[in-house]
Formats: sequence, C-alpha cells, structure tokens
Amino acid sequence: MSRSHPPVSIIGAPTDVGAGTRGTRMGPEALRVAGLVEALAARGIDVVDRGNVEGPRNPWQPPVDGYRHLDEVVAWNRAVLEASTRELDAGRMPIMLGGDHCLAVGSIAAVAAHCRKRGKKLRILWLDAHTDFNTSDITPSGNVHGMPVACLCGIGPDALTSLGGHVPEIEPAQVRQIGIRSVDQEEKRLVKQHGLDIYDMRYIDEVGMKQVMEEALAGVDADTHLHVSFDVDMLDPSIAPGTGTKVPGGVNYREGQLIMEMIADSGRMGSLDIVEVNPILDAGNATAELAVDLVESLFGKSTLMRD
Ligand code: B3U
Ligand code: MN
Ligand code: MN
Repeated sequence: MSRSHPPVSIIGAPTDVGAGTRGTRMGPEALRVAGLVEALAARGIDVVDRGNVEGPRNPWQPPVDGYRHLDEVVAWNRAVLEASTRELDAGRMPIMLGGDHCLAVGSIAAVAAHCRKRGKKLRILWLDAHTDFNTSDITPSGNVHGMPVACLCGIGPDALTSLGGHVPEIEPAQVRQIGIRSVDQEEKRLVKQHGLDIYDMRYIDEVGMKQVMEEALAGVDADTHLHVSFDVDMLDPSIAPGTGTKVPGGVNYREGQLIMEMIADSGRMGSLDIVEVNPILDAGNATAELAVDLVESLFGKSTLMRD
C-alpha cells in the first residue's frame, strides 16, 4: 500500500526548562544528526527543516509555588505554538522536536485551534511512560514536563491553560495514553477522576499491542486529525537510554514498530512531537537513531512486503 503524505515541516525547540535533568536542549540536533530529515526525504516526503525556535535559557532554579521555571516554560510554549500554527495554516504537518514534554502544551494548543477552525475531530495519542497529569499541588518535582496533559485539559496555571486562548484546549476523552508505567500517587487519583484512557504496560502485556492500537484508534475516521506526542521514555531504557526519566519495563522494539505501523495505516496523522531525547545520557546517539527508525515506520516504511 503506498500512501501520499502531506508536506512536513520540522520545528526544533531546544530547551530543557520543563525537565528535572538538563540535556533535552540538545534533542533537536541529536535527531537531525540521526538523519531525520534525510529519512523522510528518502520516503518521497516534501520535508523542510525550519530550524529552531528561540526562548529563554534554563535558569536552573528550584520550583516556586509548585512550578519550576514557569515563565520560561510559557515563553518556549508560545514560540512552539506560533511556529506550529504557521505550518498548519500553510497546510503542512508540523513535527516538533523537543526539548522536554512541556512543549506539547504549545504544539497541541496549535493543533486544537486548527481542528476547531476546520471542523475536524482531534485525537491525541500520548506515547509515554508517564501520564503527565500532575498539578502544582501534587507534583513531586515541580517539573512542568510532568503536567502538560492536565494543562491542556484546563487544569494548571492560567498562563499555560489559556496559552492558545481556548480553555480547555482538549477534553480527556480525546486522549489515549500508551506505554504508561509511572504515575504518581495523587496523579493516579486525578487521571481516574478525569477518565483518561490509559493503556498501561500491564494491559499491553495482557492483550498485546495489536489490540491496544485497535482500541486506541477506534473511531478515527476521515474527519479526524491524529496528533502523536511521542515521549521516547515510552520505550524500554535498554533500547532508549538517552532520556531523563527512565522507567524499566517499557515498550520493546517490535511493539514500538507496531504502534507506528498501525498509526501509519490509519492515514490520519496530522502532527507529531518527538520529545525527551537527551543525548548526554545516551549510548552514542542510539535513542535519536531509534526514534528516526520509528518515525520512518510512522511514515509508512514497512518491514514486510506491504509497501
Ligand atoms: N511524574 C513525575 C516524573 C515525570 C513525569 N514526566 C516525566 N517525568 N518525564 C513528575 O515529576 O511529574
Ligand atoms: Mn512525557
Ligand atoms: Mn515520560
């Protein structure tokens, strides 16, 4: 099956202001060096690298009122929101290279506005070890990369919940979280209360990734914009060591490929984040290289004779 893809624009957001470990500021370069742009171009995709957005340096300060670096996080997200909106308005698919996962507030706020304008349904696949649904009251760290899903659902500081001018940007029912295996105690209560659809590692073990993806993609149709927010810590640390909050027992190589292949088969992906690549913690550039390999599958590369 050969597919045509919309033109793609790469947007780098080199920061770690939302994280508890520094280094994801080098994520965009690691992904470029791993050959992301060339890999997409080799698949016949019209791909342009827009370079990096800019923002404040990481002041590396302790949290204040439950948030670490909130002003800086807001500034970076505003830059991502603007850059992503520009590409969506031009009919291009933004691929945001983090940076840490706090940046999904900006990228998804842009996508949510785009969907409202075009009358499209938005479905978000949140690929992650973590649910990222903390708030300032319950966060164990103050790191905003543990909070973006809550912020997008309208729970969080005004500066982030209203970044795109629509509160909330999304409903929990639009989100499917895959690969989850680390949820803080109070965060657990909150995700249950808000009814998030969580495919944790136990469920993946029990029913298999094929069924998980069929369920996560159920209802996706021609009117759906699929946003994929790919935190590389979804993957098992044995194959993706280059990330700041490693949790054992993650998605293995074949499961990761199947996730991407089934998303590709849906034909509905309209935007993508690749976040939390931290080259300082990596073995060579293995994690960025694996991410590029998986992105090739996301864009239709098949290991079998299905092309
Ligand atoms: N839940 C923890 C850890 C964490 C969340 N997201 C990442 N780490 N990357 C927290 O700090 O909120
Ligand atoms: Mn995350
Ligand atoms: Mn994570």
